[in-house]
Amino acid sequence: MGNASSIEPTKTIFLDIDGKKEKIMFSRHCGTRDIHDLIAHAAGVSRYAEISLKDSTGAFVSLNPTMPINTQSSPYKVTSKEPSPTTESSNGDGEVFTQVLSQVASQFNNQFSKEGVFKVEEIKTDIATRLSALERKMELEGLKAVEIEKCKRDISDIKDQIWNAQKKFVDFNRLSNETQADSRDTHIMNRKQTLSTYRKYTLSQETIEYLKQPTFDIWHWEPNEMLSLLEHMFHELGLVAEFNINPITLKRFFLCVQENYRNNPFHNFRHCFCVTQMMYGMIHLCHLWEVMTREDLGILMTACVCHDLDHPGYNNTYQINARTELAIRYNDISPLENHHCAVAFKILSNPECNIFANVDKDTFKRIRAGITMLILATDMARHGEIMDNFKMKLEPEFDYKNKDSLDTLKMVLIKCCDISNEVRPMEVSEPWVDCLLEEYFNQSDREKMEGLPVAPFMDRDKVTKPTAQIGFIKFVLIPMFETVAKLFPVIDSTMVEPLRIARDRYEDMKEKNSMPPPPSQSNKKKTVTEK
Ligand code: 0WF
Ligand code: ZN
Repeated sequence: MGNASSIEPTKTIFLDIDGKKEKIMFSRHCGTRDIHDLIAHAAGVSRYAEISLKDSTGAFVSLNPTMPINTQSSPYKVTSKEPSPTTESSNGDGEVFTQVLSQVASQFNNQFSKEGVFKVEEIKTDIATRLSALERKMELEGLKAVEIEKCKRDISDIKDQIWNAQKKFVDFNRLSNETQADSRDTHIMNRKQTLSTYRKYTLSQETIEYLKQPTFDIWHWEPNEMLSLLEHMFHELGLVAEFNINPITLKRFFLCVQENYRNNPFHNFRHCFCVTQMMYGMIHLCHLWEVMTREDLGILMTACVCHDLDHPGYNNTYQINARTELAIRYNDISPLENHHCAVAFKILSNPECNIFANVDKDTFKRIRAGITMLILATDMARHGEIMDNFKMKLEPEFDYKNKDSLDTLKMVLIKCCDISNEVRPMEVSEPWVDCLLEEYFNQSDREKMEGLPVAPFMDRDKVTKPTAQIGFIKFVLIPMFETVAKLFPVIDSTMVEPLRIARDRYEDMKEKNSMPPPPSQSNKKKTVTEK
């Protein structure tokens, strides 16, 4: 028979808490958080306090299950700091938020202290779950708008830190078989659906009609309203009836989708809403129900809803050049789009969220193949290939009965919706350019830091709003929408014309930007004096 320590291996750590000697014992299987809580308890502080340990030489000691053991005569000195109370919120959310922040700070200190063992995955999952819960709480229980915006910015920063930590973790520990996508999988499965606080909005007749227009102001709606609008679109198109969707399952599906979009500047839940609303608009403008089945419409709409799920805010080029887990997993082939699709079907694999639970096996197979095909088609690297294919199908005449032709049309439609911001009125479209440039600049800054190649259109030193948009509108958007207009002439006045107007506006903007500034008053005076 072995001794006690071989049955239940424990570690003993000696502590010095303000001169008081304490001892903690823990199993080698317990987590960093457990040890943190144990020390907090010994120190008489809350579990949200920031705790640091120093050895007798004054060096910080990493707090984790593999931390070096010490002796009674050389205890680790413990310092602790409670999170400062917040005055921002009266309903307790601010406190939760401060606690999360404090926890993040403490855990990051612990991870990256000089002897740190990088336990980022474990911590990331924990923090991400808490952040999501907090985000939902903020949105559903109604903090003041200004507080929500501040919290969102902070949350976004934390998510960035988590992402950076993840990257460092992967770099330092390439042999680890834990992957980022794996932890996100757990994350998806662990989500709690909170329908009770998901308010029901009554939509006015005016909104219901306006929703069918490409001019719809997508900035006007808060997240819960967007959820109700999405629900409405699915009901109105007859998809709920077609797939015999339980209306509660539909709500849970959208809620889960929303939770699995990150708060990126551009690739976020509002972008998902925008793309889906544009598809809804195109379905109505082009009377697509006359040329395709409800099943096709369901595939188009669901693909739009899911097409950027869990987008990390860094594009495929970054994924491939930085050799991220996603690029490795998908062999550099559309890593992001493959991931969006995998997350979509992970969500649908949960019976509570499966809007296709009531369709037969063959129908589900067709729907799955259709959605996958459409999400994969949103990779802009395939733009030329897909457009060439579509143009061929137009000659001599487009055959709606031909599956290949219809598939290609559906691919072009989702592509149009995905990059359609400039079709919208200027007040709606322009803020999207700022959002995208923010995301691009964030990527290029990181690429510069990591010594990776930087695309000129992402470089803050090279690109401006008009230069980014003019080429994109002239050489990508107008040709694509003009091609679709050959099949649906209504697209010319409703979508191509606004694009021409946007192109001209950006060209004016560019010209104004490049004009030398008018001489200032003081310069004029100087010139006169010199004469
Ligand atoms: C900023 C500009 C751009 N402008 C848009 O309106 C828009 C909509 N979606 N996207 C857009 N990009 C991208 C998001 C992910 C894929 C598409 N970009 C385009 C880029 C600067 O410049 C070009 C221009 C032509 C070809 C490639 C890049
Ligand atoms: Zn997109």
